[in-house]
Amino acid sequence: PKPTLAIVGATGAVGTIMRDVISRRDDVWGEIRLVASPRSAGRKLRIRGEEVTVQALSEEVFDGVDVAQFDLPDEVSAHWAPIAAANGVIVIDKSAAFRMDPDVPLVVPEANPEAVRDRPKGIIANANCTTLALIPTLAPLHAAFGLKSMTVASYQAASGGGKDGIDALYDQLSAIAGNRDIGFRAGDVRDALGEGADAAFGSPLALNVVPKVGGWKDDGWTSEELKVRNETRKILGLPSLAVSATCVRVPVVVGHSQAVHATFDSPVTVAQAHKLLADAPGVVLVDDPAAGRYPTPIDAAGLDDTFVGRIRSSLDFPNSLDFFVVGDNLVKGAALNSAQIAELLLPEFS
Ligand code: 2RA
Repeated sequence: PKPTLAIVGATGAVGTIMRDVISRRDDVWGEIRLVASPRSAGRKLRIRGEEVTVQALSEEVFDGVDVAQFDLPDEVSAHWAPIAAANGVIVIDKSAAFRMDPDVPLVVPEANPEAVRDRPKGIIANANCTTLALIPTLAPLHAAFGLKSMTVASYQAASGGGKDGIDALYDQLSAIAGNRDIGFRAGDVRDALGEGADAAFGSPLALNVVPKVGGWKDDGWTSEELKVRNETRKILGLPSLAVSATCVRVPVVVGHSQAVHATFDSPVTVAQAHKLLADAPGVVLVDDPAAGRYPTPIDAAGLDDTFVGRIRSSLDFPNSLDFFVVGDNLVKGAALNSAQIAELLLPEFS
Protein backbone atom coordinates (compact mmCIF):
# COMPACT_ATOMS: atom_id res chain seq x y z
CA PRO A 1 0.00 0.00 0.00
CA LYS A 2 1.06 3.57 -0.57
CA PRO A 3 2.29 5.37 2.57
CA THR A 4 0.04 7.62 4.62
CA LEU A 5 0.91 11.32 4.77
CA ALA A 6 -0.18 13.88 7.34
CA ILE A 7 -0.01 17.61 6.62
CA VAL A 8 0.15 19.29 10.01
CA GLY A 9 -0.57 23.03 9.79
CA ALA A 10 -2.72 22.49 6.71
CA THR A 11 -4.64 25.77 6.90
CA GLY A 12 -1.81 28.37 6.95
CA ALA A 13 -0.20 30.23 4.01
CA VAL A 14 2.33 27.41 3.46
CA GLY A 15 -0.23 24.67 4.22
CA THR A 16 -2.37 26.00 1.38
CA ILE A 17 0.58 25.88 -1.07
CA MET A 18 1.45 22.42 0.29
CA ARG A 19 -2.01 21.08 -0.64
CA ASP A 20 -1.57 22.55 -4.10
CA VAL A 21 1.97 21.14 -4.54
CA ILE A 22 0.93 17.63 -3.42
CA SER A 23 -2.11 17.78 -5.70
CA ARG A 24 -0.08 18.47 -8.82
CA ARG A 25 2.85 16.11 -8.20
CA ASP A 26 2.81 12.35 -8.86
CA ASP A 27 0.09 10.67 -6.81
CA VAL A 28 2.47 8.72 -4.56
CA TRP A 29 0.57 8.93 -1.26
CA GLY A 30 -2.19 6.70 0.07
CA GLU A 31 -4.35 8.40 2.68
CA ILE A 32 -3.59 12.08 3.27
CA ARG A 33 -4.65 13.50 6.63
CA LEU A 34 -5.02 17.25 7.10
CA VAL A 35 -4.26 18.41 10.62
CA ALA A 36 -4.46 21.85 12.22
CA SER A 37 -5.22 23.58 15.51
CA PRO A 38 -8.53 22.68 17.24
CA ARG A 39 -9.87 26.04 15.97
CA SER A 40 -9.73 24.77 12.36
CA ALA A 41 -10.86 21.20 13.07
CA GLY A 42 -13.95 20.20 11.09
CA ARG A 43 -13.20 22.51 8.14
CA LYS A 44 -13.24 20.80 4.75
CA LEU A 45 -10.28 21.49 2.43
CA ARG A 46 -9.44 20.17 -1.03
CA ILE A 47 -6.38 18.11 -1.83
CA ARG A 48 -5.89 15.91 -4.93
CA GLY A 49 -9.39 17.00 -5.99
CA GLU A 50 -11.01 15.49 -2.89
CA GLU A 51 -12.53 17.17 0.13
CA VAL A 52 -10.83 16.18 3.36
CA THR A 53 -12.01 17.13 6.86
CA VAL A 54 -9.34 18.83 8.98
CA GLN A 55 -8.55 17.00 12.22
CA ALA A 56 -7.28 18.61 15.43
CA LEU A 57 -3.62 18.06 16.32
CA SER A 58 -3.40 15.25 18.90
CA GLU A 59 -1.23 12.19 19.55
CA GLU A 60 -3.94 9.88 18.11
CA VAL A 61 -4.00 11.73 14.80
CA PHE A 62 -0.59 10.17 14.03
CA ASP A 63 -1.82 6.56 14.33
CA GLY A 64 -0.93 4.80 11.08
CA VAL A 65 0.83 7.84 9.61
CA ASP A 66 4.15 7.12 7.83
CA VAL A 67 5.34 10.64 7.00
CA ALA A 68 4.20 13.98 8.45
CA GLN A 69 4.79 17.42 7.00
CA PHE A 70 4.95 19.96 9.84
CA ASP A 71 4.38 23.65 9.16
CA LEU A 72 3.96 25.08 12.65
CA PRO A 73 5.45 27.85 14.82
CA ASP A 74 8.89 26.87 16.20
CA GLU A 75 7.68 26.19 19.75
CA VAL A 76 4.70 24.10 18.56
CA SER A 77 6.96 22.00 16.32
CA ALA A 78 9.47 21.63 19.15
CA HIS A 79 6.71 20.08 21.25
CA TRP A 80 4.87 17.92 18.69
CA ALA A 81 7.58 16.66 16.30
CA PRO A 82 9.19 14.40 18.95
CA ILE A 83 5.72 13.10 19.91
CA ALA A 84 4.95 12.15 16.30
CA ALA A 85 8.44 10.66 15.83
CA ALA A 86 8.00 8.56 19.00
CA ASN A 87 4.90 7.11 17.32
CA GLY A 88 7.03 5.95 14.38
CA VAL A 89 6.23 8.85 12.06
CA ILE A 90 9.04 10.38 9.96
CA VAL A 91 8.60 14.11 10.54
CA ILE A 92 9.64 16.70 7.97
CA ASP A 93 9.69 19.94 9.92
CA LYS A 94 9.62 23.37 8.28
CA SER A 95 10.17 25.36 11.47
CA ALA A 96 13.54 26.54 12.77
CA ALA A 97 13.25 24.33 15.88
CA PHE A 98 15.49 21.48 14.69
CA ARG A 99 17.50 22.86 11.75
CA MET A 100 20.76 23.22 13.62
CA ASP A 101 20.35 20.06 15.75
CA PRO A 102 23.33 17.82 14.89
CA ASP A 103 21.00 14.78 15.07
CA VAL A 104 18.59 16.23 12.53
CA PRO A 105 19.55 16.37 8.85
CA LEU A 106 18.81 19.64 7.02
CA VAL A 107 17.98 18.62 3.49
CA VAL A 108 17.74 20.28 0.09
CA PRO A 109 17.31 17.50 -2.46
CA GLU A 110 19.42 19.32 -5.08
CA ALA A 111 22.38 19.41 -2.64
CA ASN A 112 22.34 16.63 -0.02
CA PRO A 113 19.54 14.10 -0.74
CA GLU A 114 21.50 11.26 0.92
CA ALA A 115 21.23 13.05 4.29
CA VAL A 116 17.57 11.94 4.69
CA ARG A 117 18.77 8.47 5.65
CA ASP A 118 20.72 9.59 8.71
CA ARG A 119 17.94 10.80 11.05
CA PRO A 120 18.48 9.51 14.61
CA LYS A 121 15.51 11.46 15.96
CA GLY A 122 13.14 10.51 13.12
CA ILE A 123 13.01 14.20 12.21
CA ILE A 124 14.26 15.83 8.99
CA ALA A 125 14.44 19.63 8.84
CA ASN A 126 13.48 21.83 5.92
CA ALA A 127 15.62 24.93 5.44
CA ASN A 128 14.50 28.56 5.64
CA CYS A 129 13.05 30.09 2.48
CA THR A 130 16.01 32.45 1.96
CA THR A 131 18.52 29.61 2.15
CA LEU A 132 16.33 27.53 -0.17
CA ALA A 133 16.43 30.15 -2.92
CA LEU A 134 20.24 30.06 -2.81
CA ILE A 135 21.15 26.39 -2.53
CA PRO A 136 20.13 25.03 -5.95
CA THR A 137 22.49 27.58 -7.54
CA LEU A 138 25.26 27.34 -4.95
CA ALA A 139 25.40 23.52 -4.80
CA PRO A 140 26.55 22.89 -8.40
CA LEU A 141 28.96 25.85 -8.30
CA HIS A 142 30.41 24.53 -5.04
CA ALA A 143 30.74 21.00 -6.45
CA ALA A 144 32.66 22.31 -9.45
CA PHE A 145 34.76 25.13 -8.02
CA GLY A 146 34.73 24.83 -4.19
CA LEU A 147 32.82 27.60 -2.39
CA LYS A 148 35.13 29.59 -0.13
CA SER A 149 33.11 32.60 0.97
CA MET A 150 29.87 34.39 0.23
CA THR A 151 28.37 37.82 0.81
CA VAL A 152 24.62 38.09 0.34
CA ALA A 153 22.05 40.88 0.38
CA SER A 154 18.45 39.69 0.33
CA TYR A 155 15.29 41.38 -0.97
CA GLN A 156 12.53 39.42 0.77
CA ALA A 157 8.83 39.34 0.04
CA ALA A 158 6.05 40.19 2.49
CA SER A 159 4.68 36.63 2.36
CA GLY A 160 7.75 35.54 4.36
CA GLY A 161 5.71 37.00 7.21
CA GLY A 162 2.81 34.63 6.43
CA LYS A 163 -0.77 35.69 5.83
CA ASP A 164 -0.39 38.62 8.24
CA GLY A 165 2.55 39.88 6.20
CA ILE A 166 0.64 39.64 2.92
CA ASP A 167 -2.37 41.42 4.43
CA ALA A 168 -0.18 44.17 5.89
CA LEU A 169 1.43 44.91 2.51
CA TYR A 170 -1.89 45.00 0.63
CA ASP A 171 -3.53 47.13 3.34
CA GLN A 172 -0.67 49.64 3.28
CA LEU A 173 -0.67 49.82 -0.52
CA SER A 174 -4.45 50.38 -0.56
CA ALA A 175 -4.19 53.10 2.08
CA ILE A 176 -1.86 55.23 -0.05
CA ALA A 177 -2.87 54.20 -3.58
CA GLY A 178 -3.25 57.22 -5.84
CA ASN A 179 -1.59 59.64 -3.40
CA ARG A 180 1.22 61.22 -5.41
CA ASP A 181 2.19 63.69 -2.70
CA ILE A 182 3.88 61.30 -0.32
CA GLY A 183 7.29 59.68 -0.26
CA PHE A 184 9.13 63.00 -0.56
CA ARG A 185 9.56 63.94 3.10
CA ALA A 186 10.88 61.97 6.07
CA GLY A 187 7.95 60.53 7.99
CA ASP A 188 5.20 61.38 5.48
CA VAL A 189 4.55 57.70 4.57
CA ARG A 190 4.37 56.82 8.28
CA ASP A 191 1.93 59.70 8.84
CA ALA A 192 -0.25 58.58 5.91
CA LEU A 193 -0.36 54.98 7.13
CA GLY A 194 -0.94 55.84 10.76
CA GLU A 195 -0.45 53.80 13.90
CA GLY A 196 -0.01 50.08 13.48
CA ALA A 197 1.88 50.20 10.19
CA ASP A 198 5.02 49.05 12.02
CA ALA A 199 3.38 45.93 13.39
CA ALA A 200 4.09 43.41 10.65
CA PHE A 201 7.68 44.27 9.66
CA GLY A 202 9.04 46.76 12.22
CA SER A 203 8.58 49.68 9.77
CA PRO A 204 6.00 50.37 7.06
CA LEU A 205 6.70 48.31 3.94
CA ALA A 206 4.75 50.24 1.30
CA LEU A 207 7.09 52.56 -0.67
CA ASN A 208 9.90 51.38 1.61
CA VAL A 209 12.60 48.78 2.22
CA VAL A 210 13.18 47.45 5.75
CA PRO A 211 16.67 46.22 6.67
CA LYS A 212 15.45 43.86 9.38
CA VAL A 213 14.00 40.38 8.78
CA GLY A 214 13.34 38.15 11.78
CA GLY A 215 14.28 38.85 15.37
CA TRP A 216 17.31 40.65 16.80
CA LYS A 217 20.22 38.42 17.85
CA ASP A 218 23.64 39.14 19.38
CA ASP A 219 25.86 41.91 18.04
CA GLY A 220 23.22 43.44 15.78
CA TRP A 221 22.62 40.43 13.54
CA THR A 222 19.08 39.25 12.79
CA SER A 223 17.84 35.67 13.04
CA GLU A 224 17.33 35.61 9.26
CA GLU A 225 20.95 36.62 8.58
CA LEU A 226 22.23 33.91 10.91
CA LYS A 227 19.96 31.35 9.22
CA VAL A 228 21.48 32.12 5.81
CA ARG A 229 24.95 31.59 7.27
CA ASN A 230 24.35 28.58 9.50
CA GLU A 231 22.01 26.65 7.21
CA THR A 232 24.19 27.15 4.11
CA ARG A 233 27.17 25.82 6.07
CA LYS A 234 25.26 22.75 7.27
CA ILE A 235 23.62 21.85 3.93
CA LEU A 236 26.83 22.21 1.91
CA GLY A 237 28.87 20.45 4.62
CA LEU A 238 31.17 23.49 5.01
CA PRO A 239 31.18 24.24 8.75
CA SER A 240 33.60 27.13 8.45
CA LEU A 241 32.33 28.70 5.23
CA ALA A 242 32.74 32.49 5.49
CA VAL A 243 29.30 34.06 5.05
CA SER A 244 28.07 37.60 5.56
CA ALA A 245 24.37 38.32 4.97
CA THR A 246 22.18 41.42 5.16
CA CYS A 247 18.48 40.57 4.97
CA VAL A 248 16.00 43.19 3.80
CA ARG A 249 12.21 43.16 3.38
CA VAL A 250 10.85 44.74 0.18
CA PRO A 251 7.29 45.50 -0.97
CA VAL A 252 6.93 42.32 -3.04
CA VAL A 253 4.14 39.79 -2.37
CA VAL A 254 5.97 36.54 -3.25
CA GLY A 255 9.57 35.76 -4.21
CA HIS A 256 12.78 36.22 -2.23
CA SER A 257 15.64 37.71 -4.27
CA GLN A 258 19.33 37.78 -3.34
CA ALA A 259 22.40 39.55 -4.67
CA VAL A 260 25.30 37.16 -4.11
CA HIS A 261 29.06 37.67 -4.21
CA ALA A 262 30.69 34.24 -4.05
CA THR A 263 34.39 33.36 -3.98
CA PHE A 264 35.65 29.92 -4.99
CA ASP A 265 38.83 27.90 -4.46
CA SER A 266 39.36 27.56 -8.23
CA PRO A 267 39.09 30.07 -11.05
CA VAL A 268 35.62 30.20 -12.59
CA THR A 269 34.41 31.93 -15.76
CA VAL A 270 30.94 33.23 -16.53
CA ALA A 271 30.74 30.77 -19.45
CA GLN A 272 31.50 27.85 -17.11
CA ALA A 273 28.87 29.04 -14.62
CA HIS A 274 26.30 29.47 -17.40
CA LYS A 275 26.88 25.95 -18.68
CA LEU A 276 26.68 24.41 -15.21
CA LEU A 277 23.58 26.33 -14.13
CA ALA A 278 21.75 25.79 -17.43
CA ASP A 279 21.86 22.05 -16.62
CA ALA A 280 21.39 22.27 -12.84
CA PRO A 281 18.25 20.61 -11.42
CA GLY A 282 15.68 23.07 -10.09
CA VAL A 283 17.49 26.07 -11.62
CA VAL A 284 16.52 28.21 -14.60
CA LEU A 285 19.22 30.43 -16.07
CA VAL A 286 17.79 33.82 -17.10
CA ASP A 287 20.86 35.78 -18.09
CA ASP A 288 20.85 37.67 -21.37
CA PRO A 289 21.88 41.28 -20.83
CA ALA A 290 21.72 42.05 -24.56
CA ALA A 291 18.05 41.06 -24.58
CA GLY A 292 17.41 42.74 -21.20
CA ARG A 293 16.65 39.40 -19.52
CA TYR A 294 17.27 38.78 -15.82
CA PRO A 295 15.28 37.17 -12.99
CA THR A 296 12.67 39.17 -11.05
CA PRO A 297 10.31 37.99 -8.30
CA ILE A 298 7.13 38.79 -10.24
CA ASP A 299 8.34 36.36 -12.91
CA ALA A 300 9.21 33.64 -10.38
CA ALA A 301 6.05 33.74 -8.23
CA GLY A 302 4.12 30.48 -8.12
CA LEU A 303 6.84 28.54 -9.97
CA ASP A 304 8.87 25.58 -8.75
CA ASP A 305 12.32 26.53 -10.02
CA THR A 306 14.76 29.08 -8.70
CA PHE A 307 16.02 31.61 -11.23
CA VAL A 308 19.57 32.93 -11.61
CA GLY A 309 21.01 35.67 -13.76
CA ARG A 310 23.21 38.80 -13.83
CA ILE A 311 26.19 36.46 -13.56
CA ARG A 312 29.39 38.49 -13.69
CA SER A 313 33.03 37.81 -13.04
CA SER A 314 33.98 40.05 -10.11
CA LEU A 315 36.23 42.83 -11.36
CA ASP A 316 38.35 43.18 -8.24
CA PHE A 317 38.16 39.80 -6.53
CA PRO A 318 39.90 36.69 -7.89
CA ASN A 319 37.93 33.44 -8.39
CA SER A 320 34.70 35.28 -7.68
CA LEU A 321 31.27 35.64 -9.25
CA ASP A 322 28.46 38.11 -8.64
CA PHE A 323 24.92 37.02 -9.45
CA PHE A 324 21.22 37.47 -8.64
CA VAL A 325 18.93 34.61 -7.58
CA VAL A 326 15.16 34.58 -7.10
CA GLY A 327 12.93 31.84 -5.70
CA ASP A 328 9.30 31.61 -4.64
CA ASN A 329 9.57 31.60 -0.84
CA LEU A 330 6.32 29.63 -0.37
CA VAL A 331 6.89 27.02 -3.11
CA LYS A 332 10.59 25.96 -3.22
CA GLY A 333 11.10 28.06 -0.09
CA ALA A 334 8.77 25.84 1.93
CA ALA A 335 6.14 23.46 0.51
CA LEU A 336 7.92 22.08 -2.56
CA ASN A 337 11.22 21.37 -0.82
CA SER A 338 9.34 19.48 1.90
CA ALA A 339 7.36 17.52 -0.69
CA GLN A 340 10.62 16.62 -2.46
CA ILE A 341 12.14 15.45 0.84
CA ALA A 342 9.07 13.26 1.49
CA GLU A 343 9.39 11.71 -1.96
CA LEU A 344 13.04 10.79 -1.20
CA LEU A 345 11.61 8.54 1.54
CA LEU A 346 9.33 6.53 -0.76
CA PRO A 347 11.80 3.64 -1.38
CA GLU A 348 11.60 2.92 2.35
CA PHE A 349 7.90 2.06 1.94
CA SER A 350 8.05 -0.09 -1.19
C1 2RA B 1 10.81 35.52 6.19
N1 2RA B 1 12.38 33.72 6.15
O1 2RA B 1 10.95 35.75 4.99
C2 2RA B 1 11.24 34.24 6.78
C3 2RA B 1 10.10 33.28 6.78
N2 2RA B 1 10.50 32.02 7.28
O2 2RA B 1 10.34 36.33 6.97
